Amino acid sequence: MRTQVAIIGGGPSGLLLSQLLSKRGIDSIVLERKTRKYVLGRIRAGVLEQGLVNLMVEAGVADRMQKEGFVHNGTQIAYGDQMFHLDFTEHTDKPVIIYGQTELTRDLYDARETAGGKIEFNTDHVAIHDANSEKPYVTYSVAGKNRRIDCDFVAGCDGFHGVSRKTIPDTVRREYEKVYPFGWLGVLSETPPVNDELIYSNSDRGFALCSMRNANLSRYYIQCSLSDSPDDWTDQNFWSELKRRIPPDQAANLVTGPSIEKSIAPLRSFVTEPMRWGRLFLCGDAAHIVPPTGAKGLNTAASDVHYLYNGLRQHYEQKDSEGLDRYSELALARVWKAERFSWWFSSLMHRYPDQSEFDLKIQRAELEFLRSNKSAQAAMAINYVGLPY
Ligand code: FAS
Ligand code: PHB
Repeated sequence: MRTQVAIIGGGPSGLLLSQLLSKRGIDSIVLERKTRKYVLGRIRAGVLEQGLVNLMVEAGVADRMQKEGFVHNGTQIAYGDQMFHLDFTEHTDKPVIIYGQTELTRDLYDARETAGGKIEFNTDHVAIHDANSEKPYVTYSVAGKNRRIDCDFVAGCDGFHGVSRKTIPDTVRREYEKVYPFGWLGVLSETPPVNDELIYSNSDRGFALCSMRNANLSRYYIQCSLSDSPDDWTDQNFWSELKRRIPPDQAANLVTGPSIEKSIAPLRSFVTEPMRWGRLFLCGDAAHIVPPTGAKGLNTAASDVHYLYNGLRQHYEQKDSEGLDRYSELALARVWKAERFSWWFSSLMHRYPDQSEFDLKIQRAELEFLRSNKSAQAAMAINYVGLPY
């Protein structure tokens, strides 16, 4: 088989890139290790930056998102019994859109199928060959049959546990990592959201986040120990703990119900440099991970897709390699700013095992400063809604 761009990974990065390329007549094949059903069963992000929305519009896949997504012009920040509204549009010209990654990925799968896009599911043993040559190719097996795809370029969109990143030789690849001493226990419930906006809460028992997917589907998180497993938490224990971590008036409004999904995500900050090696380009979680506190994971994958898509367009349409040559530099410049914001917001909102009394006083002072200072709120709003591409 031959294609122009072999895309490894059928998550949001790979699918969005494939759909954008197809709109410009650039051929690609997506190789996905799992099934569509499995990919859509993973509950992940919920907050979309305008940049990602714009890419979905350009890809022709934004109709349902624009119909069903919630427009949020701010968020609630709670600490102790206090809570304040942090306004986005007062400081930026942008809201955020609340629309689950699951639905966005579903829309992309539907669009690829409608367009006759080539997606291979249940692929095994994917390997990238001669990435640092003019003739890269990918081998893999499906249903026990070995396959080969010759291509012009390879997009490594296969997430943190994929094969693409490790294709870059250890002598070339540099990795930067910070592992957080806690995880997030997430619950999805068919209950109305506790508030019209998201609530990020720093309580003396740990972090909590109240989010949503629609008027009758809520997403809640509490900071938990890395030694916890979802089975350690009954629904009742989860709800009781969540109520202890949000202001009393919010807890009184909380509608509880059976969890329809319960999972624990570890938190890490991670960046690989460079994001390009020869004709292999890393995109999304394959190259970087953020703690989800700042809702930057999916949104930074989107800016990678933007840079790579435009670099490939420039190559094929204008025979100009500048965009591809600058891909790693451009993508990493924005990635590191997202890493910084995600680290900062995580430091502000979580309780760390090694925090001293002094550390707690500083954290409280930072929250008070954010609450009382418009410039501090503007800095947070500008980062939260998404820095320019
Ligand atoms: P993904 O990991 O989504 O997709 C990679 C795809 O590649 C997967 O479908 C995988 O099956 C496939 N793959 C892997 N290896 C392969 C191989 N060898 N061959 C073929 N296919 C292969 N972000 C937020 O903003 N907010 C959140 O709340 C949030 N929660 C998260 C919770 C969890 C548990 C995780 C892991 C991430 C979370 N994220 C969150 C981040 C998440 O949304 C990612 O940023 C987003 O999924 C990135 O998309 P992709 O880069 O496409 O990677
Ligand atoms: C979510 O709704 O899953 C969500 C929202 C905001 C975050 C992280 C996750 O910062």
